[in-house]
Amino acid sequence: MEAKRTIARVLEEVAEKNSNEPEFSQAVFEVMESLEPVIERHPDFAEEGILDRIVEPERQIIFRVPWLDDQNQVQVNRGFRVQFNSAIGPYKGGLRFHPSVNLGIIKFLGFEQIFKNSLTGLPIGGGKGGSDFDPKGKSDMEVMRFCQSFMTELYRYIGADVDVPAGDIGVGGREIGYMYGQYKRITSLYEGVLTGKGLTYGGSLVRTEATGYGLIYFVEEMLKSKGETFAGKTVVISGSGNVAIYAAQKAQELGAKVIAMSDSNGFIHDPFGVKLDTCKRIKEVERARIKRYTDEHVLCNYSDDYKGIWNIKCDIALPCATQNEIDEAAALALVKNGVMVVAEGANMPSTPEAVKVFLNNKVMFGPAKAANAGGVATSALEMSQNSMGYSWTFEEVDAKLKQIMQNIYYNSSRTAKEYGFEGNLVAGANIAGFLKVAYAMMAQGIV
Ligand code: NDP
Ligand code: 2IT
Repeated sequence: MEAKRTIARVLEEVAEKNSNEPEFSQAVFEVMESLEPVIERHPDFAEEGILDRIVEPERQIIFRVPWLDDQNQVQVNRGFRVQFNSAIGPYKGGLRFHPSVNLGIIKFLGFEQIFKNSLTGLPIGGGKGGSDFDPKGKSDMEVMRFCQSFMTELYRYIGADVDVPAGDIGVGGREIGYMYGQYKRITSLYEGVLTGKGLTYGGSLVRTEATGYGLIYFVEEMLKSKGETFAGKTVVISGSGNVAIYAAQKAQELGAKVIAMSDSNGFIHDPFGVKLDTCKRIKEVERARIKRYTDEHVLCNYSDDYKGIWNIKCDIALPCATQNEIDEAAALALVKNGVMVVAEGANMPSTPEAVKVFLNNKVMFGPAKAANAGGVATSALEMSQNSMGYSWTFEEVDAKLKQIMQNIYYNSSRTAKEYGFEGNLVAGANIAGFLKVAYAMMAQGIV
């Protein structure tokens, strides 16, 4: 009863203090919903204000990012870095460049990152950052000038043992390179301050593929628990960015047929199986729209309603685009079509109502914190390699990634059972991720 009351009070305060940040409140609600049995067993967590402290970022930085476009006109964007929790390691988490970015979005992502990073078993705290800059339609030189300006402010707050940003939506190898160059120029330090770096200057093999591959390794474990495999399964993947492409690649390698992918304009449905080489070229080289795929594969259907992708019948659905892309209606459509597994490559892609639909209908559901942790886990491996001044082979990193994803699956599923939520990986991942951070916070006093 006491635990319930504490959680209700914290939630009420979060909603009140952050009333203009709905995504942040949504992320906090989802974690807190799982924690009642934990607080019942550990009233000391409540007494020492762990819940009150964990929902408040340690530090939030907001800054001006001025840059010159190709017409020499001044442009101004807003930059963010939220250093959420450093109980178990330096802040770690991506940078998102997308016009929808605001403080609430970065806080939701930073909050999720605390528990995800904890689940990896590696020593990384939670943080996130980004900007409302839109890289679409910008020239390489505009992107470079923006990245340099962004880093000219951000460098003060980060460092290999302080805070280590990486990519997220709109931030890939090109942007990380420009930001790394500027950091090095300003500080004279050649250190692992960013992950997702190029292989010639300290990057780790497998980091590019890691989130997508990790997602598939996680789903492999989910399937295994029911005596199933990827072979012959149909897979629908939203998005066609970094996570989506490498999830598709690994799923295909394991014998599945990926039949649909999307971007924010629409989706392609290729019942013969998506030709990934075409998708990769369109997205990674041409930086064009997924619609172009139909120019080369004329039997493929295109629809300009990107949400319609969830109406396609499939065995496995992998949302890999953005938050709240699967609502209740989409979840019901997937269930009606007999979906077996839904696993989140994106961060918080399912609304709370959609998650309920999956859990109530006994769909195997892999929540983002657990299922997409392979990216940040491999970032932590990149950090280790940078501090050792040594690089592991592709096979070595891939094997470590696979082991980490298997551990996350078993840890989440065992913890769910231990706390009375058998089969519910949402609760299992939230609790397992929370416990490590809470113990570390308890040991370190009221800070
Ligand atoms: P990319 O920028 O490489 O790709 C994003 C993809 O999602 C694009 O196809 C994009 O379409 C689509 N998308 C983005 N925003 C929207 C939107 N508002 N509505 C519909 N479609 C959208 O990003 P990533 O692949 O890196 O990231 C995808 C998701 O995975 C994000 O939720 C991210 O937080 C999460 N994630 C990423 C990790 C990583 O290592 N990169 C690690 C863990 C999670 P369009 O081109 O039209 O914008
Ligand atoms: O959401 C995420 O976990 C990421 N965007 C990756 C973060 C990282 O530091 O590699």
